[in-house]
Order: sequence, then structure tokens, then C-alpha cells
Amino acid sequence: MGVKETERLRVAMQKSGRLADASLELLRHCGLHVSKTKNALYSRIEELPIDVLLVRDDNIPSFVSDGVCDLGIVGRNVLEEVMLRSGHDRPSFPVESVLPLGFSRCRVSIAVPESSGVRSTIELGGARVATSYPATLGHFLDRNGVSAEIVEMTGSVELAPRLKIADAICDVVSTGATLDANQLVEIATVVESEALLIKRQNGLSESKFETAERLIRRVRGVIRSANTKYIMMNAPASAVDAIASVLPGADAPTVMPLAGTAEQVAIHAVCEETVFWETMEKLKSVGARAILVLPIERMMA
Ligand code: PRT
Ligand code: ZN
Repeated sequence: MGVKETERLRVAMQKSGRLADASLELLRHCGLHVSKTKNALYSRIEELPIDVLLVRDDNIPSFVSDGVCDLGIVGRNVLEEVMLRSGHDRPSFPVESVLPLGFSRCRVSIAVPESSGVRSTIELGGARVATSYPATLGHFLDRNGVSAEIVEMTGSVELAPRLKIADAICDVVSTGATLDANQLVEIATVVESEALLIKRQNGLSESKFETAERLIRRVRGVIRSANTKYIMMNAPASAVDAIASVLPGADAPTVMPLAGTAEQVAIHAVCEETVFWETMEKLKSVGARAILVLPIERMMA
């Protein structure tokens, strides 16, 4: 059954770049397939009444706040910058962050040339700081009572100190390799970022609201199951308490008898946190054997 054009939910996502593939992948895990055609701004999803708008990430927050789109996937760094630039204080910008998505993690940091000897924000008083995040940086400097000159740049910010355009930079850092290559050191983190699912706060019709809720529920399930593992092991019955106390983010585990022995049991649990090698080593040290960690395909609370 067709849904009226105006009742199709519109989701803004990055067309190409560091958010693009993971955003499409997230929709795929939600059972939604975007028919992607080269250069198409619009893509239709067949499984639910949803259209995807593929745009530059910088435009996503305003598309959602202006009602051009209803939901969006964008980095927290970009959302904060657009919010602060638009002059709204946070509560009145009509966009809410529904949930963090766990990909495109990075931080907006202030960095200075290693040789400058500067190691704290307070020492930036009177300095020139180059950035593509002028509003975010201005807000941070104000909060720290530092008065510095903000030099706005759109790209290659890391070159500014060498070009004598600035004394420091404020830019996105992921691994830190770019800073290292330019002999820059981080002195402060301004924003910790990852991709967010954002939503317009009001003005959704009833049917769009329902579609949004369905999508959000699926996204929540995908994020939860990505972080959740099913863990199984055998152990002496006497070790059950010690094992339960080591299992990360698990409710009471299921304990089952093993055939032919009263002393040994099988223990199964759902862990809502990463199971690290360290955790497995700890389980082994308190008596667990044959430990298996399995991914969970889907979850719904
Ligand atoms: O064309 P469009 O405007 O849509 O894309 P864009 O070029 O503005 O953004 P894009 O695709 O580069 O990044 C999109 C989002 O990914 C950013 O807004 C961040 O939320 C997130 N992200 C995650 C990153 C990085 N990691 C990252 N490493 N964004 C940028 N970088 C750059 C950074 O600016 C620096 O030049 O990578 C370099 C640093 O990386 P490291 O690993 O050397 O520290
Ligand atoms: Zn951008």
C-alpha cells in the first residue's frame, strides 16, 4: 500500500565521507535497503515509508531543525557547532539527540607546536587559534576565561602554525597521526564526538511519528546487539559465584547441569558490555573452561 509523499519520513545522511558507509550499514542492519544511485540526492527505502536525503554532513543539523528532514545521522562535533553558530542555546534548538551510534568516534582538540612549550588552555591568552569550529572553540575559550583570536579555516587546519597563520589549532583528531606528522601536541579536548541519531523535536504527524519510532526502536536494537555478546563456559559448580562477579554487564547467568557429573556445570549469560581477552583470562583463573563468546544477531527488549 502506498504512503502519501508527505507522510514519508525523511532521514538526512552524509552522501560521502567518514559517516556515509557506517550510516548505510546501520540502516541495512535495521533491515532497510537504500537504493543508492550515483548523484541522487534522494533515495527511497522500500521496507518502510522512509526517504533518505544524501547531503554534506554540515547541512544535516539545520535540515533537521528546519523540518526539511525529520531524522539525521551526524557527528556530535558538527551538531554542537551548528547549534552554537545558530545562536540558539541548547534547549531551544528544536533538535534532540536520540542516541549515540558508536561509530566515527573522534574528538575536537586544541593542539600547539611541540616546540612552543605551551601545555595548557590558560596559556593561550592572546594567541591566534585556527579552526573550522569557531563557535565551539569560542564557547570553550569563554568557559575557560581565555581571550584568544579565532582564525577560521575550512581545511588543512594542521598547517596553520607552520604557515604562521596561527599559534595553535582546534581540529578533529582521531588517531593523532596528523598531529604527530605536523609536530603538534594536544593540550585540551573540547568535544568528545561520535555519530548521533538526531530528531526534530516537534511537528511530526502521527504517521511519521510512528515510522520514526519504529526506526528508532530498530536502531536501538542494532546498537544494543552490537555491544552484546552471548557467553558460554563450563566450570565447577563451586565457581559459579566467582564467575558471575566477573561477567561484564550480565544479569544472573543461566546455570545448567552437565551430563554425568554433579560437580561440573555449564554457565550461559548475555553480556551487555564488551568481553575483552582480560575478562576471559579472569574467568579462566576462577575456574571456567571452554569459554565461547558469540555475537547476537538481533535483540528487542
Ligand atoms: O563532505 P562533507 O562535508 O559531508 O564531509 P567532511 O569532509 O566535512 O567530513 P568527513 O567525512 O571527513 O568527516 C565526517 C565526520 O566524521 C566528522 O564530522 C567527525 O564527526 C567524524 N570523524 C571521525 C572525523 C575523523 N574521525 C577524522 N579523523 N572527521 C575528520 N577527521 C580528520 C581530521 O580533521 C584530521 O584532518 O582526519 C584527520 C585526523 O585524523 P587522525 O587519525 O590523523 O587524528
Ligand atoms: Zn563537512
